[in-house]
Amino acid sequence: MNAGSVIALSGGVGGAKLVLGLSHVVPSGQLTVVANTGDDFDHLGLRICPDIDTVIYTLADLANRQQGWGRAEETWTFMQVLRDLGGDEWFNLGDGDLALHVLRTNRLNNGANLSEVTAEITKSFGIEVKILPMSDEPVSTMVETPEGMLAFQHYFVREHCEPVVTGFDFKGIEDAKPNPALIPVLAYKTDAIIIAPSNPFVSVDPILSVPGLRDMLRQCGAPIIAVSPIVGGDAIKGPAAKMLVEMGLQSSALEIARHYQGFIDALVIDEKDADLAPAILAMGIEACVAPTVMKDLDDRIQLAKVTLELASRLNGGLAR
Ligand code: FO1
Repeated sequence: MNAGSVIALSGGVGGAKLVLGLSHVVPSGQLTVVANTGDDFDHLGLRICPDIDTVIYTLADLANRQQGWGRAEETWTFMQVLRDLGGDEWFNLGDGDLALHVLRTNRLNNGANLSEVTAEITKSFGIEVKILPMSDEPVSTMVETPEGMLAFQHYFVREHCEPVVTGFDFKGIEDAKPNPALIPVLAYKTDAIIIAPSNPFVSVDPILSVPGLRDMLRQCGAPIIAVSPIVGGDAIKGPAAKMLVEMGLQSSALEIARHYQGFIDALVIDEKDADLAPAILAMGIEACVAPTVMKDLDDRIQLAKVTLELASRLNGGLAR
């Protein structure tokens, strides 16, 4: 039996961890990541694509694991000089990271699209995983707060996720088209679609809101499996739990099941949340209990295996 391809939908840190695990388990060339681009923005004349870059740095083993973004062993001369000159310093660009943004911006200004630039950068880093921006058209996640709408990076970095969140808008989404490179990937046998443990509102929803993309994924017939980013009522990293509470929802894996209900076949929840499994099953979603906190590479590989074994079971027991 030929193994088919695996598609992972991913945001930044949490998503990239599972993608790294999957890259160790899925045969070379058969893993495709659809990356959120709703966090992308223009800053100091540069196009910044945080989630794509976090996935790239993680797969290239260059990521700053403590920080969760940017490169390890980074230097900060650019930021120091920017500060000395009185420049806009709320968003930190390391010297090595800066080179990537300059290169990407230059290629985009010269007519390349984001998919082409991403493929070129990925190839330069020797990464075999296909990383597809969700769309080549720009989409900007806006965070609704009682004081008005905030661009995502202003909410996340400049305001440290402090404003209360009342909703979201994905500016430009009506004109966005799913990345065309997804069509041949989906036309080939797909074994699994994995929604990484990324923030459902600001990392996964932008992807699923690209007109047509949700249906394309559903119609390919592969099992769709999400991994809960909420463990024991809290988010491993980032503002997901805070957002849930502020929007009057429960901060629990059960709410994640509700959020994806009608789209996913199964939800992987942490051992801490095992008692939620019957309620998730009652929603028509298979619940799989496993360790989901990924501290090291082994954890990432183990969780990747759990998702693929679950997919294999849902596919009717076809071994990968
Ligand atoms: N996150 C921060 O909290 N502070 C920063 O100064 C910051 C800079 C930065 C630069 C490049 C990049 O690719 C990501 C960066 N991030 C920073 C992370 C980023 O804003 C978020 O992690 C994602 O958008 C959320 O997934």
